[in-house]
Amino acid sequence: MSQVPELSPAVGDALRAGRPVVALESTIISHGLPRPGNLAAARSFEDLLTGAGVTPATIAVIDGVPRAGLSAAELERIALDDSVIKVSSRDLPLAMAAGRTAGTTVAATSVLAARAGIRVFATGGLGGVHRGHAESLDESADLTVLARTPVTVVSAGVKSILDIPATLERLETLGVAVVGYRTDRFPAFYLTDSGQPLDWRIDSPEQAAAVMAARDQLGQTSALLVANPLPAAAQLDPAVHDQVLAEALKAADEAGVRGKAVTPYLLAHMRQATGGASVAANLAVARGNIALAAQIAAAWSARVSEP
Ligand code: PSU
Ligand code: MN
Repeated sequence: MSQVPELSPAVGDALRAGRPVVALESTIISHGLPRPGNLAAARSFEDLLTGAGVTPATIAVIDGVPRAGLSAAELERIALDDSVIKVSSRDLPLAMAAGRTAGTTVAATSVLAARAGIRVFATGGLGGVHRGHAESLDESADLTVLARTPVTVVSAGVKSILDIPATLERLETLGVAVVGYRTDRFPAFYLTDSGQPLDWRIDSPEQAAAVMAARDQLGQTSALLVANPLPAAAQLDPAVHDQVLAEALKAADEAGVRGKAVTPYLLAHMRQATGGASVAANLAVARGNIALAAQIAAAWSARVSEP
Protein backbone atom coordinates (compact mmCIF):
# COMPACT_ATOMS: atom_id res chain seq x y z
CA MET A 1 0.00 0.00 0.00
CA SER A 2 1.27 3.47 -0.82
CA GLN A 3 1.64 6.21 1.74
CA VAL A 4 -1.42 8.36 2.54
CA PRO A 5 -1.29 11.15 1.63
CA GLU A 6 0.94 10.77 -1.40
CA LEU A 7 3.54 13.57 -1.24
CA SER A 8 4.57 15.57 -4.29
CA PRO A 9 8.36 15.49 -4.85
CA ALA A 10 8.65 19.12 -3.66
CA VAL A 11 6.71 18.47 -0.46
CA GLY A 12 8.54 15.22 0.25
CA ASP A 13 11.95 16.85 -0.24
CA ALA A 14 11.08 19.84 1.96
CA LEU A 15 9.76 17.65 4.78
CA ARG A 16 12.77 15.34 4.73
CA ALA A 17 15.13 18.34 4.79
CA GLY A 18 13.20 20.04 7.62
CA ARG A 19 12.40 23.04 5.43
CA PRO A 20 9.15 24.93 6.06
CA VAL A 21 5.95 23.54 4.54
CA VAL A 22 2.41 24.91 4.85
CA ALA A 23 -0.68 22.82 4.10
CA LEU A 24 -3.57 24.46 2.25
CA GLU A 25 -7.13 23.16 2.12
CA SER A 26 -9.00 22.70 -1.14
CA THR A 27 -12.71 23.01 -0.28
CA ILE A 28 -12.20 26.77 -0.28
CA ILE A 29 -11.17 26.31 -3.93
CA SER A 30 -13.74 23.72 -5.01
CA HIS A 31 -16.76 24.98 -3.05
CA GLY A 32 -15.91 28.24 -1.28
CA LEU A 33 -14.79 30.65 -4.01
CA PRO A 34 -16.61 31.24 -7.31
CA ARG A 35 -15.30 30.04 -10.68
CA PRO A 36 -13.28 30.84 -12.65
CA GLY A 37 -11.43 33.20 -10.29
CA ASN A 38 -10.98 30.35 -7.83
CA LEU A 39 -8.22 28.83 -9.97
CA ALA A 40 -6.21 32.06 -10.03
CA ALA A 41 -6.80 32.33 -6.27
CA ALA A 42 -5.55 28.79 -5.68
CA ARG A 43 -2.40 29.55 -7.67
CA SER A 44 -1.88 32.84 -5.85
CA PHE A 45 -2.13 31.04 -2.48
CA GLU A 46 0.70 28.73 -3.53
CA ASP A 47 2.73 31.62 -4.99
CA LEU A 48 2.48 33.51 -1.70
CA LEU A 49 4.16 30.60 0.05
CA THR A 50 6.75 29.98 -2.62
CA GLY A 51 7.63 33.69 -2.56
CA ALA A 52 8.20 33.41 1.19
CA GLY A 53 10.54 30.45 0.74
CA VAL A 54 7.94 27.97 2.01
CA THR A 55 6.80 24.86 0.14
CA PRO A 56 3.03 24.84 -0.50
CA ALA A 57 1.21 21.58 0.12
CA THR A 58 -2.30 21.97 -1.25
CA ILE A 59 -4.20 18.91 -0.09
CA ALA A 60 -6.99 17.19 -2.04
CA VAL A 61 -8.16 13.77 -3.21
CA ILE A 62 -7.40 13.07 -6.88
CA ASP A 63 -9.02 9.98 -8.45
CA GLY A 64 -9.21 8.34 -5.02
CA VAL A 65 -5.66 9.25 -3.97
CA PRO A 66 -5.20 11.76 -1.12
CA ARG A 67 -2.36 14.06 -2.13
CA ALA A 68 -0.26 16.72 -0.40
CA GLY A 69 1.17 18.94 -3.14
CA LEU A 70 -0.73 19.07 -6.41
CA SER A 71 0.46 19.38 -10.01
CA ALA A 72 -0.83 22.33 -12.05
CA ALA A 73 -3.30 20.03 -13.80
CA GLU A 74 -4.56 18.61 -10.49
CA LEU A 75 -5.08 22.08 -9.05
CA GLU A 76 -7.04 23.00 -12.17
CA ARG A 77 -9.29 19.96 -11.78
CA ILE A 78 -10.07 20.85 -8.18
CA ALA A 79 -10.95 24.39 -9.24
CA LEU A 80 -12.95 23.73 -12.39
CA ASP A 81 -14.18 20.13 -12.66
CA ASP A 82 -17.92 19.77 -12.01
CA SER A 83 -17.57 16.27 -10.57
CA VAL A 84 -15.41 17.42 -7.63
CA ILE A 85 -17.10 16.76 -4.28
CA LYS A 86 -16.52 18.20 -0.79
CA VAL A 87 -15.10 15.72 1.72
CA SER A 88 -14.72 15.92 5.47
CA SER A 89 -12.61 13.49 7.48
CA ARG A 90 -15.24 10.74 7.62
CA ASP A 91 -15.68 10.87 3.84
CA LEU A 92 -12.01 10.28 3.03
CA PRO A 93 -12.05 6.46 2.92
CA LEU A 94 -15.30 6.49 0.96
CA ALA A 95 -13.90 8.89 -1.63
CA MET A 96 -10.70 6.81 -1.81
CA ALA A 97 -12.51 3.53 -2.35
CA ALA A 98 -14.85 5.11 -4.91
CA GLY A 99 -11.96 6.73 -6.81
CA ARG A 100 -13.45 10.22 -6.43
CA THR A 101 -11.82 13.62 -6.82
CA ALA A 102 -12.54 15.91 -3.90
CA GLY A 103 -11.81 19.17 -2.17
CA THR A 104 -10.87 18.56 1.46
CA THR A 105 -12.41 20.58 4.31
CA VAL A 106 -10.42 21.87 7.26
CA ALA A 107 -11.19 18.57 9.02
CA ALA A 108 -10.04 16.34 6.16
CA THR A 109 -7.05 18.54 5.36
CA SER A 110 -5.90 18.57 8.99
CA VAL A 111 -6.00 14.79 9.20
CA LEU A 112 -3.97 14.40 6.01
CA ALA A 113 -1.51 17.17 6.94
CA ALA A 114 -0.87 15.59 10.35
CA ARG A 115 -0.29 12.18 8.76
CA ALA A 116 2.21 13.73 6.37
CA GLY A 117 4.07 15.41 9.24
CA ILE A 118 3.11 18.92 8.10
CA ARG A 119 2.86 21.09 11.21
CA VAL A 120 1.23 24.29 9.94
CA PHE A 121 -1.97 24.68 7.95
CA ALA A 122 -3.66 27.83 6.62
CA THR A 123 -7.34 28.28 5.81
CA GLY A 124 -9.82 31.16 5.60
CA GLY A 125 -12.20 30.46 8.44
CA LEU A 126 -12.98 27.24 10.27
CA GLY A 127 -16.36 25.60 10.31
CA GLY A 128 -18.13 25.55 13.67
CA VAL A 129 -21.47 25.55 15.43
CA HIS A 130 -24.21 26.84 13.14
CA ARG A 131 -26.89 29.31 14.21
CA GLY A 132 -30.04 27.41 15.06
CA HIS A 133 -27.93 24.44 16.16
CA ALA A 134 -30.32 23.67 18.99
CA GLU A 135 -32.73 22.42 16.35
CA SER A 136 -30.53 21.37 13.45
CA LEU A 137 -27.63 19.99 15.56
CA ASP A 138 -25.44 21.37 12.76
CA GLU A 139 -21.86 21.59 13.99
CA SER A 140 -18.92 21.29 11.60
CA ALA A 141 -16.76 18.20 12.01
CA ASP A 142 -13.88 20.68 11.82
CA LEU A 143 -14.25 21.10 15.60
CA THR A 144 -14.23 17.47 16.72
CA VAL A 145 -11.51 16.54 14.25
CA LEU A 146 -9.29 19.40 15.46
CA ALA A 147 -9.80 18.09 18.98
CA ARG A 148 -7.80 14.99 18.04
CA THR A 149 -5.50 16.24 15.30
CA PRO A 150 -2.13 17.79 16.16
CA VAL A 151 -1.73 20.65 13.70
CA THR A 152 -1.39 24.42 13.98
CA VAL A 153 -4.23 26.04 12.04
CA VAL A 154 -4.06 29.69 11.03
CA SER A 155 -7.59 30.98 10.49
CA ALA A 156 -9.51 34.25 10.77
CA GLY A 157 -11.47 32.68 13.59
CA VAL A 158 -14.57 30.90 12.37
CA LYS A 159 -16.95 31.94 9.63
CA SER A 160 -19.28 34.75 10.69
CA ILE A 161 -22.24 32.75 9.36
CA LEU A 162 -21.88 30.65 12.55
CA ASP A 163 -22.86 31.00 16.19
CA ILE A 164 -19.48 32.28 17.35
CA PRO A 165 -19.95 32.23 21.16
CA ALA A 166 -21.25 28.65 20.93
CA THR A 167 -18.30 27.69 18.72
CA LEU A 168 -15.84 29.13 21.25
CA GLU A 169 -17.52 27.13 24.01
CA ARG A 170 -17.15 23.97 21.96
CA LEU A 171 -13.49 24.70 21.20
CA GLU A 172 -12.91 25.06 24.94
CA THR A 173 -14.71 21.80 25.76
CA LEU A 174 -12.86 19.98 23.01
CA GLY A 175 -9.46 21.16 24.22
CA VAL A 176 -8.52 23.12 21.11
CA ALA A 177 -6.20 25.93 22.20
CA VAL A 178 -7.11 29.32 20.73
CA VAL A 179 -4.65 32.21 20.60
CA GLY A 180 -5.14 35.63 19.01
CA TYR A 181 -2.40 36.89 16.72
CA ARG A 182 -1.75 40.51 17.70
CA THR A 183 -5.30 40.72 19.03
CA ASP A 184 -7.23 40.11 22.25
CA ARG A 185 -10.48 39.54 20.37
CA PHE A 186 -11.68 36.56 18.39
CA PRO A 187 -12.00 37.53 14.71
CA ALA A 188 -15.07 36.68 12.61
CA PHE A 189 -13.79 35.83 9.15
CA TYR A 190 -15.36 38.67 7.07
CA LEU A 191 -15.21 40.93 10.15
CA THR A 192 -12.15 41.92 12.16
CA ASP A 193 -13.77 41.46 15.56
CA SER A 194 -16.50 39.05 16.67
CA GLY A 195 -16.90 40.92 19.96
CA GLN A 196 -15.68 37.83 21.85
CA PRO A 197 -12.59 38.20 24.07
CA LEU A 198 -9.67 35.77 23.98
CA ASP A 199 -7.63 34.58 26.96
CA TRP A 200 -4.35 34.34 25.07
CA ARG A 201 -2.48 36.36 22.51
CA ILE A 202 0.87 36.13 20.73
CA ASP A 203 2.65 38.85 18.80
CA SER A 204 5.29 37.01 16.76
CA PRO A 205 5.72 33.81 14.71
CA GLU A 206 8.48 32.78 17.14
CA GLN A 207 5.94 32.82 19.97
CA ALA A 208 3.70 30.51 17.94
CA ALA A 209 6.64 28.14 17.48
CA ALA A 210 7.32 28.27 21.23
CA VAL A 211 3.71 27.26 21.95
CA MET A 212 4.02 24.40 19.43
CA ALA A 213 7.18 23.19 21.16
CA ALA A 214 5.49 23.29 24.58
CA ARG A 215 2.54 21.35 23.21
CA ASP A 216 4.94 18.70 21.91
CA GLN A 217 6.61 18.51 25.32
CA LEU A 218 3.21 17.87 26.86
CA GLY A 219 2.31 15.34 24.18
CA GLN A 220 -0.86 17.25 23.32
CA THR A 221 -2.60 15.78 20.31
CA SER A 222 -5.24 18.45 19.75
CA ALA A 223 -4.92 21.37 17.35
CA LEU A 224 -3.68 24.89 18.07
CA LEU A 225 -5.84 27.57 16.49
CA VAL A 226 -4.04 30.81 15.68
CA ALA A 227 -6.78 33.39 15.15
CA ASN A 228 -5.56 36.03 12.71
CA PRO A 229 -7.94 38.94 12.06
CA LEU A 230 -8.48 40.75 8.80
CA PRO A 231 -7.20 44.34 9.06
CA ALA A 232 -10.17 46.65 9.75
CA ALA A 233 -9.70 48.38 6.39
CA ALA A 234 -10.24 45.09 4.52
CA GLN A 235 -13.30 43.83 6.40
CA LEU A 236 -16.86 43.88 5.08
CA ASP A 237 -18.93 46.80 6.31
CA PRO A 238 -20.37 45.33 9.54
CA ALA A 239 -23.85 46.80 8.96
CA VAL A 240 -24.00 45.43 5.41
CA HIS A 241 -22.61 42.13 6.64
CA ASP A 242 -25.27 41.70 9.31
CA GLN A 243 -28.12 42.52 6.97
CA VAL A 244 -26.91 40.33 4.12
CA LEU A 245 -26.20 37.45 6.47
CA ALA A 246 -29.71 37.64 7.93
CA GLU A 247 -31.09 37.37 4.39
CA ALA A 248 -28.77 34.47 3.58
CA LEU A 249 -29.80 32.54 6.69
CA LYS A 250 -33.48 33.09 5.91
CA ALA A 251 -33.01 31.99 2.29
CA ALA A 252 -31.14 28.82 3.36
CA ASP A 253 -33.89 27.99 5.81
CA GLU A 254 -36.65 28.56 3.26
CA ALA A 255 -34.80 26.52 0.63
CA GLY A 256 -34.42 23.67 3.14
CA VAL A 257 -30.62 23.53 2.69
CA ARG A 258 -29.08 20.89 4.96
CA GLY A 259 -25.84 19.14 5.79
CA LYS A 260 -22.63 19.94 3.99
CA ALA A 261 -24.47 22.15 1.47
CA VAL A 262 -25.18 24.79 4.15
CA THR A 263 -21.78 26.52 4.25
CA PRO A 264 -21.31 26.75 0.43
CA TYR A 265 -24.91 28.00 0.10
CA LEU A 266 -24.45 30.77 2.65
CA LEU A 267 -21.11 31.87 1.17
CA ALA A 268 -22.62 31.98 -2.34
CA HIS A 269 -25.58 33.99 -1.08
CA MET A 270 -23.25 36.47 0.65
CA ARG A 271 -21.27 36.84 -2.55
CA GLN A 272 -24.33 37.59 -4.65
CA ALA A 273 -25.86 39.98 -2.12
CA THR A 274 -22.64 41.96 -1.58
CA GLY A 275 -21.83 42.23 -5.29
CA GLY A 276 -18.63 40.26 -4.76
CA ALA A 277 -17.36 42.24 -1.76
CA SER A 278 -17.56 39.10 0.39
CA VAL A 279 -15.30 37.28 -2.07
CA ALA A 280 -12.73 40.08 -1.90
CA ALA A 281 -12.84 39.85 1.91
CA ASN A 282 -12.58 36.04 1.77
CA LEU A 283 -9.50 36.30 -0.46
CA ALA A 284 -7.93 38.88 1.84
CA VAL A 285 -8.61 36.60 4.80
CA ALA A 286 -7.03 33.59 3.11
CA ARG A 287 -3.99 35.54 1.95
CA GLY A 288 -3.38 37.06 5.36
CA ASN A 289 -3.58 33.66 6.99
CA ILE A 290 -1.28 32.05 4.44
CA ALA A 291 1.30 34.82 4.92
CA LEU A 292 1.24 34.32 8.69
CA ALA A 293 1.33 30.52 8.35
CA ALA A 294 4.46 30.91 6.21
CA GLN A 295 6.15 32.90 8.97
CA ILE A 296 5.13 30.39 11.64
CA ALA A 297 6.34 27.44 9.54
CA ALA A 298 9.67 29.24 9.00
CA ALA A 299 9.99 29.99 12.73
CA TRP A 300 9.21 26.35 13.50
CA SER A 301 11.83 25.05 11.06
CA ALA A 302 14.42 27.43 12.46
CA ARG A 303 13.61 26.33 16.00
CA VAL A 304 13.74 22.63 15.22
CA SER A 305 17.00 22.89 13.30
CA GLU A 306 18.73 24.82 16.10
CA PRO A 307 21.78 22.90 17.33
N1 PSU B 1 -12.70 28.84 4.59
C1 PSU B 1 -13.04 29.61 3.52
N2 PSU B 1 -13.94 29.10 2.63
C2 PSU B 1 -14.45 27.83 2.75
C3 PSU B 1 -14.07 27.03 3.87
C4 PSU B 1 -13.19 27.60 4.75
O1 PSU B 1 -12.58 30.76 3.39
O2 PSU B 1 -15.22 27.39 1.90
C5 PSU B 1 -14.60 25.60 4.01
C6 PSU B 1 -13.58 24.82 4.81
O3 PSU B 1 -13.17 23.74 4.01
C7 PSU B 1 -14.32 24.36 6.04
C8 PSU B 1 -15.69 24.18 5.48
O4 PSU B 1 -13.79 23.19 6.57
O5 PSU B 1 -15.82 25.39 4.70
C9 PSU B 1 -16.73 23.99 6.56
O6 PSU B 1 -17.81 23.28 6.04
P1 PSU B 1 -18.88 22.59 7.03
O7 PSU B 1 -19.49 23.76 7.75
O8 PSU B 1 -19.87 21.89 6.13
O9 PSU B 1 -18.13 21.65 7.91
MN1 MN C 1 -22.60 21.04 8.86
